[in-house]
Amino acid sequence: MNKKYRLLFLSTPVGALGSGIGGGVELTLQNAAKALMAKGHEVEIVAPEGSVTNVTKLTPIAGNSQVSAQTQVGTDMVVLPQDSVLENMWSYAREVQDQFDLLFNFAYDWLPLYLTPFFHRPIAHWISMSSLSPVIDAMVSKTVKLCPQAIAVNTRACANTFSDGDRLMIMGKGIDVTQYNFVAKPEQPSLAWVGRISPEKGLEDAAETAQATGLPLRVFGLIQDQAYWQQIQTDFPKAEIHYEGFLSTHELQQKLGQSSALLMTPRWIEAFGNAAIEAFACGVPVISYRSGGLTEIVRHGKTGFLVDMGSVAGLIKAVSQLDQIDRLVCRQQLEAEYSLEVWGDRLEKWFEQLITNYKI
Ligand code: HBI
Repeated sequence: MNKKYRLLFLSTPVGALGSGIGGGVELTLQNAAKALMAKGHEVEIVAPEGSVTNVTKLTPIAGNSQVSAQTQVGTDMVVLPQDSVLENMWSYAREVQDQFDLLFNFAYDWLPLYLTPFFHRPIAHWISMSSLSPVIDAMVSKTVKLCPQAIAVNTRACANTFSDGDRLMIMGKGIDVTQYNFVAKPEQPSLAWVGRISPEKGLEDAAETAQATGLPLRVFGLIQDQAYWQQIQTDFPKAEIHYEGFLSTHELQQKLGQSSALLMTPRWIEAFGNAAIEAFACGVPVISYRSGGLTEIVRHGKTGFLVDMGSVAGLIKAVSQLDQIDRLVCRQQLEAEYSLEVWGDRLEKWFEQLITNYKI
């Protein structure tokens, strides 16, 4: 019987957990908590005030939201607002750290990385995006040299964007399969797109594909950039686009399952693509640019298609080949590789290493 750990999870400081501002990392955090609690470990969450979760106890922290890392691409400066929620979350963590065996950080930020050697409890870091700025990359390198094995990413592709990528733990990801219903055959042909509606996610290419194929496109996710969203409607007037909103997992999977395919059109090196495994769970094939973590998730010709980065023609061609895909295979790959149990085992082994190797 493995030792049961007391774990403190610290959420992203860019917005309240449950608001959608934190994008995929909100789902990642809550699934990690579910996976580890299912194995008997205790988990508490620290997150900005206004956060909501039904997974476990959450301590809300006041303070000003952190500037999103996507707006800091290429910078060599760290920006921290006055009365920063990130600073306040880590002051709280310092006060309560002795009540826990390990702290698990989900912020893609300089401060928690820098603080790692100052704490007298091990801190595990989940780096949820590819390399964006030299200042974070440098701190990732320093931290992983000081505290080996302390930093994890989703995929090898994501790790390779960091200069010390070979020192990062490749953890994959998991979702609660029981929350997703398999749909063998959708009632109508349609396409889906899931994600924060922001330029780095390339929604315009999905709109162009919808316009060219004449299939309706259902868009799910937070409109993070209103002007970008409006521009897409203007640029593709003949595309039949239905904005479905930022939905709960239950509502999302109900609608996503009715899609013929999920289009993933990242303009950046996608760290993982939660939406891809959620689509597979519903039996929905994924048509994606050959980018980042998606190249390790989508099996070309089996569970979807990988097309050249930025090739809308490739997306359109793949849509015409969807009858080659067996939707049950998409669900089976998900269950074999991305269940909470499989992921929970990996996370538990990682934490055991960090806790037993930890020297105060
Ligand atoms: N930016 N500064 C900062 N910190 C985060 O934790 C963060 C972010 N931008 C986006 C983001 N997190 C999440 O949407 C991704 O990690 C998924």
